[in-house]
Amino acid sequence: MNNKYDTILIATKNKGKIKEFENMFKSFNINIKTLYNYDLPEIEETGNSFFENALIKAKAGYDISNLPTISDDSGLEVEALNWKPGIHSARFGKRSFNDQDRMFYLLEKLKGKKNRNARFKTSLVFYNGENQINKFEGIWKGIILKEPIGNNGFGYDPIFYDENLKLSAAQLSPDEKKLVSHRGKALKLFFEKFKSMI
Ligand code: ITT
Repeated sequence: MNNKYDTILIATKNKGKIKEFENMFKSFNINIKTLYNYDLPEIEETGNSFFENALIKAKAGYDISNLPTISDDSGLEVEALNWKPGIHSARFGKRSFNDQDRMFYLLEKLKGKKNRNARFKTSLVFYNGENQINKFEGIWKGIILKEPIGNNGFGYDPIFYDENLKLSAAQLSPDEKKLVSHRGKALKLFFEKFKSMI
């Protein structure tokens, strides 16, 4: 496919997200760069919403690369925790925590709670300079399991259960996850728009 976007920056350092983006872009003839290609200090996510943080990351990525940039700010909202951790999902608990520690910290917080309702949310921003900001959003509803199941995906996937599929997010293949996930839905909307731009 000939198009004017031969290279796009995905403004992230999250390896789980990068895999999902690469999977979505594989049928397009577009080179993908990530923040691993640039020497950029950690971007401070000072926004009050997924969209604000996504825009901060997209602008920072565009400024350093001068490339059309996609960013994703996402997180898990849990009803019994007043819909937290939300925009703080990547920093839930202690700063030293890894993905697995955060998952067990969340399970600990939900111990004994009957209401396990949760949802993943993504705000995806495509930024190509001041006057070109496009926003795409996705939600994935599910419940939080009592213990992790499955080895795929990243982050909170092993404890997030899709009641329709009767599987945890970590039991889904990348192709299955993209059909139902918050990021998959936002990316589908992005590609619908993108096809008309290339
Ligand atoms: P970047 O800012 O570099 O993109 P990050 O991990 O800090 O990476 P976010 O600020 O958007 O990204 O935080 C999202 C967190 O929400 C992520 O670290 C996971 O813990 C969780 N999360 C988001 N999408 C997820 C998914 O599809 N599966 C499991 N956990 C997810």
